[in-house]
Amino acid sequence: MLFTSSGTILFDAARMNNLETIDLGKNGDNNNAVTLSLADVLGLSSTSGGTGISAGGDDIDLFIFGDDQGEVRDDVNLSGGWTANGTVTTSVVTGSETTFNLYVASGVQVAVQQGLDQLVA
Ligand SMILES: [Ca+2]
Ligand SMILES: [Ca+2]
Ligand SMILES: [Ca+2]
Repeated sequence: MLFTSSGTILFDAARMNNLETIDLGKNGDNNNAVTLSLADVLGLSSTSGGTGISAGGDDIDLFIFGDDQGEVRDDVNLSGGWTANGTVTTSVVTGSETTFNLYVASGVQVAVQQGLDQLVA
């Protein structure tokens, strides 16, 4: 999913599923934000094997990336008891070598592009 507008994405996990990537948009300092609870991620992510990319001993269920440049960067807020699980670097998701921070909770793993504003609890 590519989000090109400004502002914050509001998710309705009951209406969206099998998301593998959330692209907050690289261009423009529009300070996009996405806020996801553990329940949101469980509802949004694929139920059939995730993204097909594994790291840190687990499948990655969701990648989130966007504007990591300059003073204004996109925001990712995760709640629900996430634990940092190292990093992974791949060009498969964004088309160029990109390093992601990994977070795990309740058997799901989310990869958030390094350099985004991240608030994880
Ligand atoms: Ca953006
Ligand atoms: Ca920026
Ligand atoms: Ca920001």
